[in-house]
Amino acid sequence: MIRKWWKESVVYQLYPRSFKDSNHDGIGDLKGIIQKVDYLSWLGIKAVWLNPIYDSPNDDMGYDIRHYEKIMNEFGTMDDFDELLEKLHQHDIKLIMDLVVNHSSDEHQWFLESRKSKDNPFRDYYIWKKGNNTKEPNNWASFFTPSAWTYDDNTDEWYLHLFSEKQPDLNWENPTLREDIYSMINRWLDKGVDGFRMDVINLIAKKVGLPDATKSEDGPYVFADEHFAMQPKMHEHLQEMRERCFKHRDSMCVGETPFVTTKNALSLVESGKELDLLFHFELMDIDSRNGKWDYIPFDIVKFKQLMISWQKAIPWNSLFWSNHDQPRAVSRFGDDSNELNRVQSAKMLGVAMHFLKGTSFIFQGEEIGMTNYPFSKTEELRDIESLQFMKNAVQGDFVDFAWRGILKKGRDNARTPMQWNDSLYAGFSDVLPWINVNTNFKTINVEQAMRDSNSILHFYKRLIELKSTSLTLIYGDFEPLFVDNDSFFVYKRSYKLEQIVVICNMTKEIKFLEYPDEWRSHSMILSNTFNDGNQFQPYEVRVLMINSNHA
Ligand code: ISL
Ligand code: CA
Repeated sequence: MIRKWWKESVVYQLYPRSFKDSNHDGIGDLKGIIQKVDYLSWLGIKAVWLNPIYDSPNDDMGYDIRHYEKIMNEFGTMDDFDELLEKLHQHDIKLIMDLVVNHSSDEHQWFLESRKSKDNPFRDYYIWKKGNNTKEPNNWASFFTPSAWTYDDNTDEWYLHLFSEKQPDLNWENPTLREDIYSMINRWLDKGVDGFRMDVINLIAKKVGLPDATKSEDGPYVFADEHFAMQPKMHEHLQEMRERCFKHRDSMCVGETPFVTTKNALSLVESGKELDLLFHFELMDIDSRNGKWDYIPFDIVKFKQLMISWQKAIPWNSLFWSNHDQPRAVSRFGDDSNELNRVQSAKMLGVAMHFLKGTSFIFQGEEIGMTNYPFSKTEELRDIESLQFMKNAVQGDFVDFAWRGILKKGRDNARTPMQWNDSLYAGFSDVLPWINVNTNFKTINVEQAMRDSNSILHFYKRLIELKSTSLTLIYGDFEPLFVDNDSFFVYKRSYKLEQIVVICNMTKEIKFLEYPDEWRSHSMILSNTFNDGNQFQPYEVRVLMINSNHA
């Protein structure tokens, strides 16, 4: 067991646009975050991951970067950034930045140069190709637009973009580009940032020759992850980046790695020469069939199998229920249809996930049980993915299906403003925010949760304290129990002589679990119901400390 700060820190993912507005323009900003550092410190979190705060035209809310070393005007200035970093560090909170280097904005200087001519020194910073007669160079689909290619008549070539046409993919084959990226990373690290969350970092290498995707799907464009995810060259690039930027630093790198499975995940984190941590998406895909919009109900048994297999697959997991791309956890995996179930299921989910072995990531608002937004019309949406999807739905005449998908899975569910209090606009801003505040802010907000000692917030504070101080919950071995039970998620964590057992009723019904008598006589260190015995209330959770001599 190697001790690391990032194993002992609960990370808070903060979406700056929606956290706190300090200057009355309806957009969250760095000064707003500075005002809330005391709150983060009170909550007990030890690291913050900030979604992108760099200069950007916001085609994809900051994931389209125009300048890697400037702060987005709406968010403030570099002075504000320095102040935020200093204040976080004063409170013993590390800062993890988003690193978006699979693509840049089409307004980045590099791309403006690149598109000028075929012999421009920056031409090769991006991926340009001749068309296939009058058509795209290959059949690859993009995440946001039908085709992954856009034609540029200036040079009569097409450029690749796995995301929107304003997010051209960078060409990692180009060593000069790579060096530029490493220098940029090093300048941020030298400034004092403590690590990076690396956006779609396992997509940076594309198969040489960019062959057609072979999967059969309806329509002309096909997801080519076989040719752009987890390519051998990606490992080389990650190792080089590690050498150049991270080797002699005590920093943390967590890769966002879609398409990763339990079979190939180890290759990224095993050697310590690439990433420290990764985010896989197998849990996020659990309630869909053909792509994210095709919703199917959440299955507890599948959930258990998945979590258990990941606990076994890699030595250190990233634990999260949601992020800025996902719906709200309590609406998705718990029950937000009534207040009691919302509170109970949010607490149970918190324990079920965060007491597993790995680094916990809490997405802003999770700690007060914020819910999905009841969107009623397209005009309320802001997210490019949702808007593109609705556009296609109108053309393809599947609007009802699409709208159901938006309500269940739309990314804007996670992006509504943080609910601080019950004043107009929930204390996020005093003017109309860039995206609507959830209608339930009068009852679900931080101030009210602070007053209520039984709130999700107080429960999370305790959970975070345990997760960042108990060596058993941090480093202890994981052992699943009652594996075949289809209602309860039960597991044990053990470290030296100490054992902690977690019992979660994941259903909205009263359930019974015959568990060993010797567990009963020991202390309950966390629970959401004052209860003992074999009967469990809906979403009841119990965390028991077991003296190993008796277990
Ligand atoms: O959000 C998704 C599906 O709804 C994911 O497929 C997502 O696009 C993928 O995980 C990559 O996400 C990251 O890169 C995107 C950006 O839009 C996301 O916000 C970011 O988390 C492009 O930079
Ligand atoms: Ca603002």
